[in-house]
Amino acid sequence: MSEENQSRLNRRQMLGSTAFVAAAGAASVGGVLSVSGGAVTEARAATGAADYEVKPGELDEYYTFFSSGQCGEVRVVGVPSMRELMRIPVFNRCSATGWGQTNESRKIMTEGLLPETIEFLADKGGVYTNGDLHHPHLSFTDGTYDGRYLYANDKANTRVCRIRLDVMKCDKITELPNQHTVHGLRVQKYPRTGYVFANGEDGVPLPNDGKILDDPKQYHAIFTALDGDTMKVAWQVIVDGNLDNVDADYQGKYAFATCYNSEGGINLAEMMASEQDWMVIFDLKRIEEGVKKGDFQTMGGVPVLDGRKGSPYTRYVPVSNSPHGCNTAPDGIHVVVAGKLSPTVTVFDVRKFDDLFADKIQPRDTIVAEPEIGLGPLHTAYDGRGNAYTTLFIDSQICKWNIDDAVRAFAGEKVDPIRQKIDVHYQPGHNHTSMGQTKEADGKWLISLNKFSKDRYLNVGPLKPESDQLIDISGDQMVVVHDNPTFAEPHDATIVHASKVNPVSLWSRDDPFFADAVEQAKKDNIDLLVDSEVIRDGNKVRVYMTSAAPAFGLDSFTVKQGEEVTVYVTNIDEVEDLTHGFAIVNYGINMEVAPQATASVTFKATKAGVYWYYCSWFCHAMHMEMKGRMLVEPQSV
Ligand code: CUK
Ligand code: CUA
Repeated sequence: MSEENQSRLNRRQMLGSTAFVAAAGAASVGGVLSVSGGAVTEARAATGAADYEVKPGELDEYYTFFSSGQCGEVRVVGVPSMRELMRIPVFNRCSATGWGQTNESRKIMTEGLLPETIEFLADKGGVYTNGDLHHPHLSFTDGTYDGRYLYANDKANTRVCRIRLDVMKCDKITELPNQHTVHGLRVQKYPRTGYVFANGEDGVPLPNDGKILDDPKQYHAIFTALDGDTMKVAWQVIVDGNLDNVDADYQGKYAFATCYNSEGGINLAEMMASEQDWMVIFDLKRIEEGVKKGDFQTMGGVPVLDGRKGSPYTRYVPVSNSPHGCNTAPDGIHVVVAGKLSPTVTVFDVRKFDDLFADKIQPRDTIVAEPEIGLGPLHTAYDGRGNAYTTLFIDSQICKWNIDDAVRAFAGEKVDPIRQKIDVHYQPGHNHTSMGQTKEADGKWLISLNKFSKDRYLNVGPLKPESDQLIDISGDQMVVVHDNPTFAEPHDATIVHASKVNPVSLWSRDDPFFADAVEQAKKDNIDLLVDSEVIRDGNKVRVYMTSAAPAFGLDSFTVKQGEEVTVYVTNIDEVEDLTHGFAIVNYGINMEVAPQATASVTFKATKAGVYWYYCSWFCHAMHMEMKGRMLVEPQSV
């Protein structure tokens, strides 16, 4: 047996005994528990009755926005039940909603693309159909969530998206010029968002046009700040090394990012070569002044400042080899950078950054603690009570440690900052606490996003799901209370109190999401809520129809082979949850039309014949009958 397997086995044996001790300990206090009661009993015993069960008909206390990695979407999950509530397609193509196919979604997917990408995609359907969404983060006002937007990155195709939380749809996607990959993404917390910070993980030549190829010394990684209101790039900064994860302070002055490739290496050995990499700190005020002064080059249409070593805009603080996560504590003071290759985390005090930029102190003087917590630290979450929770990828554990004790230990006092380690199953990446990335961290729940699930669920073949675990952190001891599998591959999540998000149930007819359709209808003299009509315009045909359960406004429509057809469907039902769909059989078309929305799709009627269209979202007892025919007249008879 390998050493790794042996230690894993030991940990599992240990878990058994830890759980037993927890349950037995509580039983002696409360005197009402049975050890055989399993996880529920243990949870309540150890924590004083945090109830994770959400009974039928009850609502969750939190929304959790999960990324989905290479699926390219965002998933909305209730906590503590861990029930999946919704999927929001973003960088992917969604068969259920028509995302990537409707005119409304394609506009969002294409309008923020760079000219060279539009050209590249011209013979590939016009849109990217994949994305790799890692980091979903909500907009802030004054250090906490304001319920307006959620932003996320696309590592695969260097884009940043925004989701409107009132309708839970993506409304903007911006491709970043100059940058190659977007990995870390976080937002300005104060006074508001403000900036959306996006880390360029990989370096490439600038411009990346093929003139420079195998000359890594001329590759550059780029840090981007977008304006969260317009989703336009505000400015970019060229850095030394690369950029992994990012966070911002609670004062609105600094953003900071980890770098695991200070070497500028192009393979594993080179990237791991140095004993130290760094965290780079960006001075937002100085950068804004630099932009104002014109201290930049314009590249790809945006201002690019030089933030390499020695620049006034950045400071580089050496940390142990290959750091990963970068998380600001809700105390507004501490920032924890996780060691990954080092068993330590590095704790910064943001109050020292002013002196660092004024050159009054050395970079390492901003570090106030460096506790050794276990193998493979990746990301850190907080409970708002002074404790930090760091995932240990290699140890398959979460380590709970106290920030103040770590600071005291670093100053030479004899204290052990570690409070508890708990096994998770297996190999955790990110972890997240309820409201833990805001000043309103409430210390109730922790979710561990585990990369491996192995024996945890029924085997589904070589491709296994990921494994999320819900951990009760309301008491002194962490207790795992729930597991569930998730499909590829949530990296990150944000747990938001339900009171912060207020989605609508019906679309507003003046919503910008389908404003183009409304405008076109006006030109065609169509009242979308009333009229069902076919408008001919050269070789273009616009088919307008209402949908009201259980009938479309048109039983059939006729077009000629080869014509470009746009079908506009307006759901005139003013009833919550009464969604219709519109699918055309053998034409590869389907879209969702939620109550009071208009959705449209454009295609070429290249096949002659009879094609039934039908409502694809079950809406009524007579839903099966909600259909009609598209008659395509052959071109030459
Ligand atoms: S990264 Cu995935 S485990 Cu993309 Cu936030 Cu750390
Ligand atoms: Cu309308 Cu089903």
